Amino acid sequence: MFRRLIALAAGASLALTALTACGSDSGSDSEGSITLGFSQVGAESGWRTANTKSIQDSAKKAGIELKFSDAQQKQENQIAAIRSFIKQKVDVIGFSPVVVTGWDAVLKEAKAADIPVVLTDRAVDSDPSLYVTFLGSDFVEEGRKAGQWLVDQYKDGADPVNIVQLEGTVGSAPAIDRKKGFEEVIGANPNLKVIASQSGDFTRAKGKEVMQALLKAHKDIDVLFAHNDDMGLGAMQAVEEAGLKPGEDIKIVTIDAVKDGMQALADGRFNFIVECSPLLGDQLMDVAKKIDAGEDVDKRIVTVETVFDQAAAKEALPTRQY
Ligand code: GYE
Repeated sequence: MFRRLIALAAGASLALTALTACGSDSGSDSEGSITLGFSQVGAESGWRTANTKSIQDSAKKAGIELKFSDAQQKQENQIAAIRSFIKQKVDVIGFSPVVVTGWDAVLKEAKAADIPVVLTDRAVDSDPSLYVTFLGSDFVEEGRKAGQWLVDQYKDGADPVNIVQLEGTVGSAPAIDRKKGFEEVIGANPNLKVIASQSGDFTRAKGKEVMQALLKAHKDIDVLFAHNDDMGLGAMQAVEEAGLKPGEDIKIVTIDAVKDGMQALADGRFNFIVECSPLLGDQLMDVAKKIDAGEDVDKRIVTVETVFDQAAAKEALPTRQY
């Protein structure tokens, strides 16, 4: 039934597209196809891999021509990619900004060329008139959810709880906002103390390396809060190699809920994950189509997300897409 409904909806939207194409007298989109230039951050995490796949699959499904560029976590590569999209006169530019600052010049160039820009996943600090919309998660809220789990977990204890935090890429929206939300909420319980906080750049290798150093410097770590699953997974190895039990001797709280993270949670080696959905592809294509058709889009589109404890991870794992 559900399938038939989807097929019907797809048919209806196809018919609509055809109508729009016939009715259009503007020369620019005579074949009815949209070209989307997309500058991706890189391939630093399981989340990012799933996000890239979602964007590529959704573009295909929507009949949108995708020009995809991987910036290898370097802002200068993203700026170069956006300039090249402007030169190629794409219809819409999408990008997931590696850091928050430093985008004004290139966004003004896109505006001057009359090419609309969509931010996906991460925010910038530029004037909002320089982009059409920002599509992605509320990272402050994600940090708050992680903090709330700890507040609930330790509400009856009197002993200090020593927390180490592995932050994401320095200057990136998720690292800034997750830290902010987390520290805001754990402030409610003076026993919860962040004793060290360092960047692991959202990668597994860096997460492991930083955790190894933290384990040497601090013998009394109770909790690790990692800004993503991958850093948590790297750190988990460091904990095991130090002869400790992750999930028991050191509790691990992360954000993302990609498959490897969910497996660690189901196995009892993680304790809690706040979901951050990478499946932004369909929404991005919808937005690109609306913009191209001259329709209004909301300035902010927030992703709907949940949280998982160990039991919930066991239940969700078999049908997890990424
Ligand atoms: O949490 C992390 C990735 O920007 C939400 O980037 C994204 C973050 C995600 O590397 O795994």
